[in-house]
Amino acid sequence: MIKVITYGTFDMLHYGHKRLLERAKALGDYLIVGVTAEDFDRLRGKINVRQTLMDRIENVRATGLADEIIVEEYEGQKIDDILRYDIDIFTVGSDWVGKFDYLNKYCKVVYLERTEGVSSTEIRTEESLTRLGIVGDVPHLRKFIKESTYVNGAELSGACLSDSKKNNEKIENIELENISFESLLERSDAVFIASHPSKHYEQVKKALESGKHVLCEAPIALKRSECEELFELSDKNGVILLEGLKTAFSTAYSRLLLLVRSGRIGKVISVDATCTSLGNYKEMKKEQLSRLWNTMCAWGPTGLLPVFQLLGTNYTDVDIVTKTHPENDTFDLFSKISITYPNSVATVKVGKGVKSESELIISGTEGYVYVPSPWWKTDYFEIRYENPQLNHRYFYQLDGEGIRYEIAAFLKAIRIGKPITYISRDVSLSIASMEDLFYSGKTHHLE
Ligand code: C2G
Repeated sequence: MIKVITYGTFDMLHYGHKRLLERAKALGDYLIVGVTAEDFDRLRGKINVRQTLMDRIENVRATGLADEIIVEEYEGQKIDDILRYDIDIFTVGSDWVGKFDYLNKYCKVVYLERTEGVSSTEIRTEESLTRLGIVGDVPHLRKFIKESTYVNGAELSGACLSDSKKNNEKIENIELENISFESLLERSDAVFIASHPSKHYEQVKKALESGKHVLCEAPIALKRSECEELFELSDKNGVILLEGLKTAFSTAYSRLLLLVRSGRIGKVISVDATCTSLGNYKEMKKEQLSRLWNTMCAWGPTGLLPVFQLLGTNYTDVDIVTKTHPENDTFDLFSKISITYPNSVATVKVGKGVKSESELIISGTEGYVYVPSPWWKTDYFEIRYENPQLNHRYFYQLDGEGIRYEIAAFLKAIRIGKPITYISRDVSLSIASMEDLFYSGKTHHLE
């Protein structure tokens, strides 16, 4: 009996896939199809896959061509499978010519002619592109624009740049027409807002009122009541409002939350997060500083994210201590936020004018999580116990600091018409509450 194996994602299974499976089957007597797991696809840069693993397996099964279906979960698995299943022929489409020659050591390798004119990517993009407008200051937009090129399903419709007077601006090699906010809304289905936080509320409101979906760089608003109003407005108009906090979308961070929530360190007693990035603001005057993001806006939301996501938002007490710039009392160089819950505590230390070790530590009754600096864009963390032999290290590939997953999640929310769960509303509202408290002046000041 000749055993054949082939692999693929088989997203939105089409004629090209079917023809490949038919010819693969015809190469022998028994066909095994390896369908890629979601994590494996992410790892190899395929972030636009639409269907779940189970749906993709079901579609392969429905062709009636596979005698056996397996899941491809890790790099190098093909060698394992060929030996384990005693495979005679490995086959794959001609888009992979040469790439799998190393398997010749284990079995015969056959590249089958790829079917022209059909692909999952084309099917996905035909569905209708989301026209995405970009709003804000160029330095804040660079990474977002670059990362948007990795995500299918959106086309940039233009920009409204607060720091440029030019009609056209080339950012990250992408030419964008720089137009007014109103014109941009007219030609977009959705907008990404990364303007100065003092403008967020007005701009988000305008966009939602025009029936546009919004991804807004955190914080969404500087007052809790404003943030509440914006979410209500998004519900009323049936559009998505999502807080842009890249960390929430990164794989390592989201897996860390799952591990902690499933009790791996016992009960969580303390969350301590530090985020700093030292800049030179010494010579700056009040006016200049008011155009920059202060520490509480630039870092506050990121530092608060794991606190609210792990300990919840029913805190009993908050205290903020800040060190402000001598020229501008709303530009904090450093802030320390202490939050008390009935059964736990948290501290968030953030600074643009103070440097510290930017780590995240989650302390539990049985162990703790240690995420090294800079924890908000980590691909690595450890779970540590009293007995170091039980310690565990975790690695997850991080592409584009999480921004590309954030964009993919935003587009998915638009497509399915439902907010997604990465950052829940109560977390966004509580972040706004902290900004509210900071700006209310009810904080302690260091001299
Ligand atoms: N294919 C084809 N014609 C098309 C599209 C795809 O013959 N028009 C083939 C591919 O060459 C591949 C199979 O169908 O052999 C599955 O394609 P994908 O789902 O795109 O999977 P791919 O990323 O090619 O995965 O480990 C994964 C495998 O190496 C291949």
